Amino acid sequence: MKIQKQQVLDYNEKSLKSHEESFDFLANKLSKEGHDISGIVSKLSDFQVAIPSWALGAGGTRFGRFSFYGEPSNLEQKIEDIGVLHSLTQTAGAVSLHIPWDIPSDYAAIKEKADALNIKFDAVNSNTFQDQKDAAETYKYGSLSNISKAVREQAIQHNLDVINIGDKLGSKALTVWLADGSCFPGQNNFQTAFQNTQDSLIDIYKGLPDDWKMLVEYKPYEPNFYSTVIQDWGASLMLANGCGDKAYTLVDLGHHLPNSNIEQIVSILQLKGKLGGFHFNDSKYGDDDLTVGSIKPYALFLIFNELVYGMQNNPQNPDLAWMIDASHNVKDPLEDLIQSLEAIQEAYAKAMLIDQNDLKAAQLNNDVVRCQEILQGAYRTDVRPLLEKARLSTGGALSPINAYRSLDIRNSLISERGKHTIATGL
Ligand code: LRH
Ligand code: MN
Ligand code: MN
Repeated sequence: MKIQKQQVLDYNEKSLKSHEESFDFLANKLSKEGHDISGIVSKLSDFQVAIPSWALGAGGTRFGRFSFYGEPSNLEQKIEDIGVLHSLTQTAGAVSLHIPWDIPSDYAAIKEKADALNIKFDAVNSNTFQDQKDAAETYKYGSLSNISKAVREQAIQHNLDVINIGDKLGSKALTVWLADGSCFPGQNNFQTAFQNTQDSLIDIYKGLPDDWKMLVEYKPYEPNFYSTVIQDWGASLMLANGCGDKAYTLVDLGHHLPNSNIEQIVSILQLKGKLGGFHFNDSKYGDDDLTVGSIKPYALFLIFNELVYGMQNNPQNPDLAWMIDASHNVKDPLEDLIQSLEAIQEAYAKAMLIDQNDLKAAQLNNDVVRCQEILQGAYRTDVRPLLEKARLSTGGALSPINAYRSLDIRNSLISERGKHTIATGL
């Protein structure tokens, strides 16, 4: 399955005029207010978000999994699906592999396929939260934190193997997310578990190539429900600092207790030059992994405000590894990812409309009302014509979701792959 450029051009044709009208109207208005429209549009075009290899099948909860049919059943097909997303959105130019769910069988062939679709290999994710077939040790009571040295060594070796796999594909980062923790008080010694994790991460860090990053993800609960070893950004930052300059904290939007001020976390990590990666999703209750922007779009915008500020003012912080980390049961996964990509671009565009000089002046005057007006003025702007322009200028679809439907992609996938296919992953 590959979308041809001409198909997208033909699809765009009928909406071109109405796009131009709305773009000109908005661009005129915003230019008069002093915004650099072509600068914003080119930043939108440059912004690329990795698609995780496990998000392309119909996701599930632990209670069930309902196929959307025509799902990719191997890594090649997953890359093809990302190619579809990228052709339409021009925002999905990277894949983030989960090992061992998606170990390439033929590296050269996978790389060639990804290159042809303009897709890069972003951070590789290790998996020490599930036991693997034929593994000598079990992760039932933890991996990098385990009280058993043999288990820790197996988990360290797995991470080193993942680095090796990523290296062959051109990845430059390893993401470590641990399920380690405890379900009941007294089950674990917190200090021993933390120290074991630090020591294990240092061993992995020693095997990290010079131009790689290690991204340490945190999560307050689930699957362990009393404690997790890397419970929050503070724990992650301590561990990253304990490893060295190439280790960073990774923020996943769903990995916070309700009402956490994520924008503040993001801001301070950038100040310290320690925000390395970011997982997008949305949630109402916990780590719901819902479509980005579907529940709390204003919170997403406030987070983007801090990210944009950091990108502009914190050269000490590296470029971030962006990834969508969402999957669930009820939507076509490709449509869902298109909606997430659109929500990310929308929040990014709105955040770029915040006049930082105005905001600073209002802050210096303690003009709280004006501060709010500035933020909400940007948030209320319908920026979709800017997104359309960014896509148009790089060969994408004016409306990716409508294009996906009008090109009848899901049915083409079903006729190509068959109906009852199963994707590897969660
Ligand atoms: C943990 C998590 C992590 C990934 C994925 C499979 O909840 O979000 O980022 O490894 O699940
Ligand atoms: Mn995540
Ligand atoms: Mn998660």
